[in-house]
Amino acid sequence: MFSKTELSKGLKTDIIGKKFFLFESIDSTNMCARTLAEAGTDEGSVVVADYQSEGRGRLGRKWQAEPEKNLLFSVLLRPKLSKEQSGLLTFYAAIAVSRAIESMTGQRVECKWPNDILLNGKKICGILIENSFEQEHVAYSVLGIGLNVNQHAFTQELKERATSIAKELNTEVDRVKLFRRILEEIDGLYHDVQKSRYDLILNEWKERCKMFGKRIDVTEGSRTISGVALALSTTGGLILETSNGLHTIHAGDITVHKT
Ligand code: BT5
Repeated sequence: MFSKTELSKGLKTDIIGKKFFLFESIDSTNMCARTLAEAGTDEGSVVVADYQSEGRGRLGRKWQAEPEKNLLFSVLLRPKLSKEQSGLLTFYAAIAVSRAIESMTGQRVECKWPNDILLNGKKICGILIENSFEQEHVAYSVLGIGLNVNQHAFTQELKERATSIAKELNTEVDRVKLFRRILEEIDGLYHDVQKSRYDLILNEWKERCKMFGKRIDVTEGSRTISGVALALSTTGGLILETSNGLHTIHAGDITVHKT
């Protein structure tokens, strides 16, 4: 179990982690952060748990993680963003987590559209951004991050697609140190978000993404669109060249064709 003292000791941040809400077990850190946001809690607050009984992914999917081995947390922000720009927060969170992992392990990670981070081709991190809007603006955002750190065994359903940092590196990782590093990166990059420097974030994300120029399938619900991944739009949409012309897609799951 984390302690507030070990998390905040020497934490070099301006906004993020000024308040920590720690739980040994919780339903979902995102759900808790949303409740805190509705109650007017300060931005930069972080909810962290050693275990989630109802960890969530997109579209009602589940996030499964063994207790005390991983990082499961949510950061509450109140960014100056329009509704249209809110999709950029996923890229921001992905870059912060990627930088922290890379600087601590020396291993390059891969970013997969829209919200995954992979190590050696398998998923180590999922990001779930939940926003609340006031008219056309973001009132608050919850950045939910699930990162597989020291978990070695995965369920049958996940083991082909999921891995952890420790599993790939064959060594245990200091969760507290990694967590602090991630929070510092989220904090540092938040200045860019507030100054609308999204091009910097999108460019850095693109450098870690392998789908551009390749033929991919994008599935959303029962609909699948195939085409060549061309670029990202200024709001983080995926621009796909299909047989019917260009399409910009804002949600879905992608599969990259091998050839
Ligand atoms: C995500 O959704 O990847 C977002 C996951 C966000 C989880 C964090 S944990 C802290 C915070 N509080 C929450 O309640 N949630 C956030 P999506 O792209 O929909 O992917 C979900 C899919 O990933 C599942 O359907 C599984 O196939 C797979 N999955 C589940 N657990 C995994 C794990 N530990 N590692 C890799 N893949 C996993």
